[in-house]
Amino acid sequence: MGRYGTSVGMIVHEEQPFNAETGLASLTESLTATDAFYVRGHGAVPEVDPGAWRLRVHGAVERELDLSLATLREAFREREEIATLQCAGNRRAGLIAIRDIPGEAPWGPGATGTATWTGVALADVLALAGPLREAAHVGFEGADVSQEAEPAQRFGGSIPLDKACRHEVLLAWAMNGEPLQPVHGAPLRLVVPGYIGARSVKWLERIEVRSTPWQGYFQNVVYRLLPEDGTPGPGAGMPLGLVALNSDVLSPAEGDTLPAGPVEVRGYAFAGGERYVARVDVSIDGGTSWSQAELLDDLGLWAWRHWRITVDLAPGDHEILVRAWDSSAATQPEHEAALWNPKGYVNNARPRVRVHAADG
Ligand SMILES: Nc1nc2c(c(=O)[nH]1)N[C@H]1C(S)=C(S)[C@@H](COP(=O)(O)O)O[C@H]1N2
Ligand SMILES: [Mo]
Repeated sequence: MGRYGTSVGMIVHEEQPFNAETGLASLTESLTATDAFYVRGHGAVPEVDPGAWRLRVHGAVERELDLSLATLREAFREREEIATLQCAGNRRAGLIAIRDIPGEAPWGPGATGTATWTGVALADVLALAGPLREAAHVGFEGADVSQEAEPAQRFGGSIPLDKACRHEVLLAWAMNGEPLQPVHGAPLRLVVPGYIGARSVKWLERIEVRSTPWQGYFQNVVYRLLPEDGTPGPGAGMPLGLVALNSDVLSPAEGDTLPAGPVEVRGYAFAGGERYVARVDVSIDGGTSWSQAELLDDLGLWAWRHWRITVDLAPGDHEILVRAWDSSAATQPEHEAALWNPKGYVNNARPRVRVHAADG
């Protein structure tokens, strides 16, 4: 077993704080096993005593709340959602290949995963607190203190009140039917389907209903999309929120040698926001012609969609190229070069995998 109960198949980017991505083999499962699910943390995993733990709800509300886990579980209706989490830094390695991004981990395709989450709707808790007229955003703060932040501070972020009032946004205590693991935010985490992973605050302790977005480091400086020549700083660039349409090839792997003839290509696509994956196309001739892949298990609006297709490869070198389409008719940008940004976020360029087909 790896650290924090994670499986040994994970690709560890950093030991302290622990950061690791899911290996390709585990990404092919429609639900990601908990022990293989990627871990992204900006500070050490905090030790939280679930018995003493309280969730404070305050700010622009009629009634402040101070809830124990037992109260949360008894007073509100339990809900379950299948949702994909995806870090904004997923596939950063492809941007680093264009130009280096010092100080940021070279995440491959595995800074994403899909799980069943169980808890209560944030909306139900907010309804009890009663947002005031000026309420427009809901902020969240975890128990972990990040030394990466300037100044060092707890991890936090906010989402618009409209989204916070949607039934799919959960305060979750279970993942894949098991109590939440400490590394994934126990005793309670937020899960914001359709939004970048950074908004799904782990080790949640405080909810602040606000008139303005969160001003903390992880929303005001980090997780922002800067222009190519931009300099990270407070308020620079645009805050990331909704996940952009993305996909990746899971098999074959880059550099594989395969027997020539029919080859099965598999991957995932995730639309983000409230969009769904409408179509996935695959090309083996550099994008001149495309064939439609078969979309596999439909796990609902908040989850990725796996796909497969069989292509016929003649002996020689090939590049397999993929483009997903979402329900807003958007497709993926052609190349990483046009997407490079100083923090290395939102690489959603069409994935390419080079393989060699050997004459059998
Ligand atoms: N408290 C806290 N919550 C957090 C983070 C963190 O560092 N601290 N990282 C965020 C980021 S950037 C991502 S992508 C997801 C990752 O969730 P996971 O580690 O359970 O996969 O958690 C988010 N929630
Ligand atoms: Mo993230």
